Amino acid sequence: MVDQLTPDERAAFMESYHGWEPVEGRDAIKKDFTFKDFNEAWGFMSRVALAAEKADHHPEWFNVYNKVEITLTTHDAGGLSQRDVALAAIIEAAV
Ligand code: HBI
Repeated sequence: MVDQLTPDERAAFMESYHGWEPVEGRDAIKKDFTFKDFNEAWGFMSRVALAAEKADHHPEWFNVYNKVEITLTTHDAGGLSQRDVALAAIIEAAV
């Protein structure tokens, strides 16, 4: 199992990472990304997918044309963990 984020770690994350919001009803965070077109959205998803696979930590996501909705949580922790913080950093760097 993986440790869940502490309340302090959650607060620090929400302060540093803009646009990420708690998901209602589960211990997860989400953010919506909008790109110029599908090509840009898919390029972003490809960059994230490669990095996520390398980190062995994967996003839950939904794409329609130029929009990508991403939810992060750690199934092995039953909620948010440092793995989600690390993946959020990867995602922000891939925009
Ligand atoms: N991705 N989001 C997420 N959460 C996990 O717990 C997780 C994952 N990718 C791979 C993974 N765990 C592996 O450690 C195995 O549990 C499959």
